[in-house]
Amino acid sequence: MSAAALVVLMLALSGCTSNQLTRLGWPVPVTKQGKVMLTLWQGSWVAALAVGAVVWGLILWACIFHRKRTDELPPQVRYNLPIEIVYTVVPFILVAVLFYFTARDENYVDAVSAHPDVTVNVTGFQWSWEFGYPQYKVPGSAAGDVTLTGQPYPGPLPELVIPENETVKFTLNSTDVVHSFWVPVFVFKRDVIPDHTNYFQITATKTGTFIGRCTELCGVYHSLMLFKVKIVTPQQFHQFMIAKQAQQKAGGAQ
Ligand SMILES: [Cu+2]
Repeated sequence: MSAAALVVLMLALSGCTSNQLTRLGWPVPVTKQGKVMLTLWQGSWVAALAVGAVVWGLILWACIFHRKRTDELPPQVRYNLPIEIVYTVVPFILVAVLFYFTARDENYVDAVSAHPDVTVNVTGFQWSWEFGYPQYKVPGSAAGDVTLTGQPYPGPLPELVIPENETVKFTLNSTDVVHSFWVPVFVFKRDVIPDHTNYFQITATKTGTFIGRCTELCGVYHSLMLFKVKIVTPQQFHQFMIAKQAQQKAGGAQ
């Protein structure tokens, strides 16, 4: 079987569409930050494949043009200074370029605005999540913020509701052990640690309902520590918050 046929067969068996293939296994990102990371991921693969093609080419060339023809030893040489300089300098440039783009994109993804449009206080606990909205107070309530709280398994999954096209800052805290906040379509995860607040920020670019997970083994029901992420329009978000304010003021169920 030719190599080309083998590649086609491998792709068919893997169940990848060409669209998935261009993302090299990643989900379609739904945040500005996720898109930047996807581009970095793809660029790193292009660089790696280009280096791979050169290396494979050199290996093949050496195998074919320097194969054994007689029992005589080939001329023994050493210290080719130009070649040694090239294979020291070229990898250094490759690493420097990869480092530059990685550091640039990491700084962008890690950036947190002093004045985000929406702040969400995420609390992880064994084994569910609570999402508080400090900008939306419940009138006359000692409890304070509008809060969406999940029930541990087998309760209903908690819902994290956020608006599209607005900066959303998450503050992450845990009441017990280390959890980790992961939304695959954000292409992002960050640890949720007791007595230590973590932050990150996203801007969602697409409405829809997605799944979020805990991605730090945190106990018996770790695998069931799921939540829904609902990205809605800013108008829908505002209406939802007003409805929750009224509902939680009345002491209704969340
Ligand atoms: Cu957990």
